Amino acid sequence: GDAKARLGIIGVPFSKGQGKGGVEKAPALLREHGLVPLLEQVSCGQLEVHDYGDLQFGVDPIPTEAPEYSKIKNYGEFMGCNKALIRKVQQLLQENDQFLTIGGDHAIGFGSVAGHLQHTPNLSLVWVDAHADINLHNTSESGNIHGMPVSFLLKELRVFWQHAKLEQTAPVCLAADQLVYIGLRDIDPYEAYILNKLGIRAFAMDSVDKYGISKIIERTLDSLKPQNKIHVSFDIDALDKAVAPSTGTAVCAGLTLREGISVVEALRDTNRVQGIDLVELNPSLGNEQDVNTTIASSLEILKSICGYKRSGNFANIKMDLFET
Ligand code: NNH
Ligand code: MN
Ligand code: MN
Ligand code: MN
Repeated sequence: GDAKARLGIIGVPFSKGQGKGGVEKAPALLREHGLVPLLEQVSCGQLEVHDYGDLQFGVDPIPTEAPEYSKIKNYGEFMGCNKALIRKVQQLLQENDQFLTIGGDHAIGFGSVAGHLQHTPNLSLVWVDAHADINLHNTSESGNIHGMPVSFLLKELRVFWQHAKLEQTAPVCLAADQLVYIGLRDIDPYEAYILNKLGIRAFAMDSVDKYGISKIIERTLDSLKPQNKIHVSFDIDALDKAVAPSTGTAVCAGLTLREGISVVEALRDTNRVQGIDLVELNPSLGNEQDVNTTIASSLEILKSICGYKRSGNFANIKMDLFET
């Protein structure tokens, strides 16, 4: 059969992108729940999983020429972690065919996608989330940097982050026409303005309701350059509160687990998914059942993205039952 594909996993126990502790425990918890053997199992031996453990990271200084960045909570922690992640993702892609980043909060979406872009400039990004995470330092109402990572990635918004010196840390950026959102339902006014101004494809929950998830998936795939690799950044709060209660900013009326699975299955079936993030699972929130439900949903999403087929898979069976 085909050579096995290699998947590198990096845990990023970062929680400073928002105010709630506990989200840093998710990588260890998912490993405890058998993430690595599960992903090898569901892919029927097609996937060789390499766990690189947790990222080591430090704190960068706030640029002195940008006193306005001090309005952002934990900018230095954010940049320190993401610089380390940008380097680590490039290593993972040298040594593997695909990588999975496990958060932590969504602030690490910057380093994960930026690292991916430095290795593979022809990249499309699918951001599955209740939130757009595209705030600037001067538009954020919360000051939480997990609400800003997308703005650090886009070519069209680099002008607003001059003092972050992104041309040094992440010179390759993403064009707005290669970003698609799915699952939005809690967008800040300035975020809506930016999405509109840049003409970003954003399938909010009203579109999912109006057209159905299969149409949304079709339109998503149509809008991505067919030669591009794909990065899927999955914020677990994209899913409905009923199936993902243990997350920092749960929002009602989200994607069902089936809709979430449909999205990642379709992306997976393009064979172009090269980078994956799973973020914002916070085991310190909710009761034991909430936590177990959210872990189970996270694992279902990851299973599907890594090759689990609801329709069955006989790619790697050993016996030819109908021979002779
Ligand atoms: N838009 C809000 C902010 O910038 C909320 C962001 N919260 C998230 N994003 N969970 O995925 O603070
Ligand atoms: Mn490579
Ligand atoms: Mn997010
Ligand atoms: Mn979110």
